[in-house]
Amino acid sequence: MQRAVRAFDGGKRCEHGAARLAQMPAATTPRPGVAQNLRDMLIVHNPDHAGHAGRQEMFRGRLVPCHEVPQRLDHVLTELRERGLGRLATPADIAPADAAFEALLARVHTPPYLRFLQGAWDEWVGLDPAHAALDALPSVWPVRGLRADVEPINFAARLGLYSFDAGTPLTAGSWAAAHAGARCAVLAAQAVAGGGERSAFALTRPPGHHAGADCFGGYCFLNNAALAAQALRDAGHARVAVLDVDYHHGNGTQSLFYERADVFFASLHGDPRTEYPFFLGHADERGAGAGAGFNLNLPLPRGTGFAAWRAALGQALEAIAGFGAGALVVSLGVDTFEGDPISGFRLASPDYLAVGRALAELALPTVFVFEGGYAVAEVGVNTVNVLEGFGA
Ligand code: OKP
Ligand code: ZN
Repeated sequence: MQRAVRAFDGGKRCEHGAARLAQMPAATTPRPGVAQNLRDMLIVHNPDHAGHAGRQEMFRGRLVPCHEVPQRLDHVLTELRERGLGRLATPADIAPADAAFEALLARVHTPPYLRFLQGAWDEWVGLDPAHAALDALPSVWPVRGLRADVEPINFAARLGLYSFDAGTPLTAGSWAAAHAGARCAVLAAQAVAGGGERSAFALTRPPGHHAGADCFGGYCFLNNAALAAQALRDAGHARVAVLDVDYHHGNGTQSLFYERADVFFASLHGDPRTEYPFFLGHADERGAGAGAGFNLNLPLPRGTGFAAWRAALGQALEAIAGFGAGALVVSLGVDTFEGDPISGFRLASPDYLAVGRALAELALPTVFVFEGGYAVAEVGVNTVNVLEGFGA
């Protein structure tokens, strides 16, 4: 018996199915005058990211070019190289593929969802060889009153079952890119958890914070920040905080930890009444069950500038310190930038240095995970400003 409207559940709705939830070589020459810890920050970057290259996303009745493009990451790498910052490594430089990683992936995401994602492109092209030149985009969803507990056979139906918007194209290299990116996040977390690194940056795309246990959307497939947080927990950190500073609410990350007391989720974002992802991220979402009190949303109106944003950041940092976090994951989106084409805050490039300095005040082992930021030419400067401010 389906209820027409389900009770609010903190955003776990898209989890249909079982409810559940080194040492590196120096890649840059040390440069005098740069703080030691920043010059040496481990940057785990995704060599397979460019295989995920969506052509189009649905916007106002038209298919428009994707905002989430490979050049975003390339600009960050270029900026790091130009400033001589970071020890660059790929997952393969750090560790061979291992079963423990796959097991972690299957604890954060559901096995049916992972199976679907892994095989989706071949299924899509199997329907019609001409599909090889097209992205797969969902267009039908099991919303309120419809059944999500029976997995359809039809591909378009399964694409909808495992997604929540029509703006997230699945392409030939999406799975490989997302899978390698998830490894970047986990390896960055493990490097920090082991005590070898004070901080590390998982430089990857597609982003992750909108992805839930069994759904993709908002350009995200696998939740890199959640995987990093879980890896920190598994490595022995009893309390982990995830701070999401992307313009958009991290609905996926929130939903994954909503009923847990061991991972605190705090987010600053555009008010969901007007901003994507619309259906989660309100201030009254404080966590549920064992997780009651361990979720903090600080929605801010479109047009918010740095002073008000920084004040909200102070609130989030205070809550994280009060929680007693032993490690921090930062979902680092720089779509709060004044020039961002799809967002509405007004941070300027130098403000990101101050953001990094504020994060460093927590003095926690910190894993940065790259999320949004669509003013492509400025994404490198803004992102690396956060890292430089953090290390200064
Ligand atoms: C991903 B991340 C704009 C539509 C917005 C989705 C935005 C996803 C943002 N034409 N569609 O949080 O930066
Ligand atoms: Zn965003």
